[in-house]
Amino acid sequence: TGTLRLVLGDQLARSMTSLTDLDRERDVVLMAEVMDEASYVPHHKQKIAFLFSAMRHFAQALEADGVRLRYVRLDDPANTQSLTGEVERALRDFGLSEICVTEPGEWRVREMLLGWRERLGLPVHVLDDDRFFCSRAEFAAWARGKRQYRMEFFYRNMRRKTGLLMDGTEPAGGQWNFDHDNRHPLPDRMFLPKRLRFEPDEITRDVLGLVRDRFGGNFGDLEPFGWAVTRESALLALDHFIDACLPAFGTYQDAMQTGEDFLYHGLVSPYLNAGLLTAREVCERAEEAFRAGRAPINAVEGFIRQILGWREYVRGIYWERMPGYRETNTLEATRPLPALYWTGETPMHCLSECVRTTRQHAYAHHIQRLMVLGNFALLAGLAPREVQDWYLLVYADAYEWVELPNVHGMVLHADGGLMASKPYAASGAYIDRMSDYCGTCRFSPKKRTGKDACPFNFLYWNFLIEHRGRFAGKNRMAMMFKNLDRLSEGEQKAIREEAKAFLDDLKPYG
Ligand code: FAD
Ligand code: DLZ
Ligand code: SF4
Repeated sequence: TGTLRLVLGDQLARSMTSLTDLDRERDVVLMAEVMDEASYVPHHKQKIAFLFSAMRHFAQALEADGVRLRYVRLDDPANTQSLTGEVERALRDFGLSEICVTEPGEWRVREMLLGWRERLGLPVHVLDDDRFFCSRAEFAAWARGKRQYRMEFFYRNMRRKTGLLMDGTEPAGGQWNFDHDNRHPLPDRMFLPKRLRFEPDEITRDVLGLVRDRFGGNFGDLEPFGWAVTRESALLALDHFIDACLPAFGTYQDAMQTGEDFLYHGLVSPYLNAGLLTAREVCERAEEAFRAGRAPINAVEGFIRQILGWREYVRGIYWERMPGYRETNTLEATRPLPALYWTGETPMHCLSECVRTTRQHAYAHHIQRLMVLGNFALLAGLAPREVQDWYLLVYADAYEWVELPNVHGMVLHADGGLMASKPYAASGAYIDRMSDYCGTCRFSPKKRTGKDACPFNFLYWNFLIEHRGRFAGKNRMAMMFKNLDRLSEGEQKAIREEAKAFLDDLKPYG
């Protein structure tokens, strides 16, 4: 008897710990497309298509390599449509006596796997996921005794530990952080590289048909579909990013531009999260470009910080704080998600643009997610659960381990400041500075009240008035409250009234 080796949809790497000591004679690898996973939230059509196609391509490569494999398609009549059901069926059909799986990225799935020990009465080996630089145990040791976490300190430890961008014990370029060189808006007539897209092959075309039939009512455009679905294509996309985009990545990292959905961003998160690329190789490629003089330090440090810093940090927080993490609601936000998050129909040009790119590509870049869609959710007091579900389903890169801390902690401040010391609340002036959105909007980012006032303005001041008690004592927010105090009582009253009227008018979908 052998081992059943389960490979989940976001574990598509030959080097997964679940596959390292595979016995080709005795073991069977199981991969399954199941309705339970494809519908626990109604994922964007491209997210499902990307994952199913990447799963099928990975399975094909395993088979070509002589691995015994059971691949269950969604429309297989024998499919029980749950991972538990498919594991039970495979154990029975192949007469296997134990299960081996790499730890999943979601609490929900981990609970399910751990339940199999009792349910099936056989050993279930759950192995560490070594695709991350920082193991869960290591993060727990770092977090122990801390009431608040700060990314910057975590990140410096990670730089020292990995040696990435280090000259001996010193950070390359003499500083840990080059943010003062970054964060510029895009100048007029900048050259923007055309991004690689990958024509669907026969496997992807089959999957697109399946998604059209079975998930046609889900959010988002299915086509044109241009994501890479194999490791080979993902590596081409990475090369193209490093050569054509990385040099300008830092400078324009926070810029936004109408109709330009990718700018100089990596477009690598779906590949990293599903296993097609490793975090280490992506960081190493970026560092090589710096060492060879092909990309400046502000760009390379800024990029590596996102992966070695933020990505590892949010994963650490997720596992440290689950299952209670998603239950808190510090700012007591309860408003239902308004329809505009689905339809994009709103006269607020910035929001409609960010929803458009989300619908069109299952992608929006970081500042759109944080400072437009997220900022609005924070200022409008949207209920954390509804905002979380939205983010978890609309992006091709979304898995709870990375989505939840970003939404719950960074955007909504619903964790009471555990993850970020102050909420990322901003008025229309920020969006105006970093984008060209306001130029074609019917509102004015310069007006605080009145019928042309940018809603981000009165919502921002209203947010400060409403949460004054909680935030006024924070050093990092002192300036914001000083500015609030400059507004007359009459103006503050008008802000309150206009915000209330605006918010009362927001209608949920359907
Ligand atoms: P780049 O801008 O090129 O950055 C490079 C890489 O750094 C990304 O691919 C990603 O792996 C990593 N990274 C950057 N910022 C973060 C971050 N804050 N947390 C974790 N990793 C980061 N990222 C996801 O992978 N899945 C999600 O579900 C997700 N949800 C988010 C929700 C909100 C509200 C916010 C503010 C951010 C979210 N992010 C998420 C982080 C980030 O926005 C995306 O990783 C990024 O936009 C992906 O595009 P890119 O590959 O072009 O990124
Ligand atoms: C997101 C997703 C989808 C859409 N479908 C599947 C699937 O059919 N089979 C599978 O094994 N995994 C799928 N996934 C990923 C899982 O839901 C889950 O998010 C991760 O495995 C947890 O890390
Ligand atoms: Fe967005 Fe306000 Fe600018 Fe309009 S004016 S694009 S609503 S920030």
